Amino acid sequence: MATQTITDFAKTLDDAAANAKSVSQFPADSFDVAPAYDIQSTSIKRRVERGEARSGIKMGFTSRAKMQQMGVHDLIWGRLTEAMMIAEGGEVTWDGRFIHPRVEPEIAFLLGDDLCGNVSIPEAMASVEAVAPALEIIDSRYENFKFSLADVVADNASSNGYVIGKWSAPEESVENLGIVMSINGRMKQCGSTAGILGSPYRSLVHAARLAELAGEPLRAGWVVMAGAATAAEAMQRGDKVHAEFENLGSVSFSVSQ
Ligand code: OOG
Ligand code: MG
Repeated sequence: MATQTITDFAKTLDDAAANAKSVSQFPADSFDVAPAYDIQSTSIKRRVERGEARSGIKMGFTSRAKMQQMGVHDLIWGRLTEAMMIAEGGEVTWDGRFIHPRVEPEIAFLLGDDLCGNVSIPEAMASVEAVAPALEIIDSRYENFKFSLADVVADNASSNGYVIGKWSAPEESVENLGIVMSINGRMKQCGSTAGILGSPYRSLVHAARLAELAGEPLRAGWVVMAGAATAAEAMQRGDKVHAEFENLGSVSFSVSQ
């Protein structure tokens, strides 16, 4: 059998995402983490060619809760497009979009300035135009949500969608805020934004460094999702998801039957 190339893996994962159909995990030695980022980048290029515009990046495994849940212990990142954005309070259609979606509470940053390379926390803070409570929907393209570090990187860090609540001025602290995430009125996860690397701003510092290394530095107007503060929760058809963030307000959406 001919060896699969970066383009082949990217096509497999992009098709799986576009058709909401899972694929088997690739054989263990298929590719390492560096080529996995090339696969990710190639698969996102396919989305951009279909007309999706880049809107930012997402960080992954920035909390112990997530690392423990998924058995992966390295920080990862993925690329966001505008098509992944779900309106606050809106309803998402299940069919054609989801395989086995999960939802997790995050902090979102809106950048007012470009942010490139090795920056300090104060520099990262100064680039932020607004902060918001957010939810991320992840939906691994791999069967049973099982993957290695390289697999999940190639699969754009499992990203499917993101919902952003009301933006607040960056003076509003995001450093140690309580979070309660409920589904259909039942509390499912609670935690603190401090669970995100001690401060979500640390996640932004990593985002600036990693995006620059990839040759796609963070741009003014982009959103950076800092990574989940708690474990992710599986969603079912018809679910209503709501997360309450101390001081920042709430964010919610629902899923069709
Ligand atoms: C990978 C994505 C991780 C986060 O916030 O930690 C992530 C996964 O859990 O499938 O988005
Ligand atoms: Mg996430």
